[in-house]
Amino acid sequence: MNRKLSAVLLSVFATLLLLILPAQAHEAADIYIDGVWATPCQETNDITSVFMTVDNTAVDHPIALIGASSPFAEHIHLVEGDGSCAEGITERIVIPFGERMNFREASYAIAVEMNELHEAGEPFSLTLTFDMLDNDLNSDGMTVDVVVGVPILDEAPASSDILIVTPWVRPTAMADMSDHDHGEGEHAHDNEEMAMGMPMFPAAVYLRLLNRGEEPDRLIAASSPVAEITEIHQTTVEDDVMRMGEIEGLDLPVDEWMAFEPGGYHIMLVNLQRELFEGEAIPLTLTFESGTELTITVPVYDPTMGGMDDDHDHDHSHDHGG
Ligand SMILES: [Cu+2]
Repeated sequence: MNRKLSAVLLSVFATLLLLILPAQAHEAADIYIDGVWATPCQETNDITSVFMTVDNTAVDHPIALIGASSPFAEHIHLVEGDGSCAEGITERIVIPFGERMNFREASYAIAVEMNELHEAGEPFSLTLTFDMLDNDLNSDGMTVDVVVGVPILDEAPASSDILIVTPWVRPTAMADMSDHDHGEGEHAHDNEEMAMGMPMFPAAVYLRLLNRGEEPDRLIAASSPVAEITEIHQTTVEDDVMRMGEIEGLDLPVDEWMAFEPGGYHIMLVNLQRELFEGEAIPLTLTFESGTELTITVPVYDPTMGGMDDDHDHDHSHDHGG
């Protein structure tokens, strides 16, 4: 009797799981993008080529990059071939299941024509739209957006054993993108609000982190030019009261995802030096016990608001030795 009941329950559970699973298969967090950077083209300063590595080993089907957008971009094209900005425009770039595709010069790039709101050399955020494909490379009608921060660099960033994906930080102020009358360069550096005595709240950076190396490592410090002090924090609930406090570091076991997310670990930007506006991106340097120093570019946006794809996947291990 009990056995029969549990068998029924099990099949109900399995059916529910099947209903839930397709949604989980389309998580933004399952498309691993790292090594993002951009360099201005030789011909014009307005067009920059964005390069990166897209890892499609966690999604169980092919995907295709079909577009990109940024509040600081006028036109964006996917480019295939010799790497020059205006040539080889393509509709989509297919990334087969199980592959890591390197967008680099003479292979693939995203050509971004910046608008007048963007100051040359400033990092910006880019929303990449991926189409989910079946095995015949036909669209299944689902798309997933992944937001990345794009630094302007002279050369590709060095690859690292530590993979960091889906970093984000909430904007601290609203930017009026429709208002072009501000004049150039004021979008991210307008200190009016600060001058008016508005308090600057600390901001929290969230991200996911995987130690792909051979040895365990430990995150021991973080820093950013936008904050006077940067601390590694943990939020805990004690007697129904939520507290957060600084922790000395976070162990990174080999091959284990660590999640910095609301309600848990976060990197606290204390005493912000300026407001953070949606669409821009900020540098964040992470220091590890192994001596590795990694500077990532964190897009400023709020995935918990609006149409952005939120990361509901809380299946990753939070285990850490004290
Ligand atoms: Cu905190």
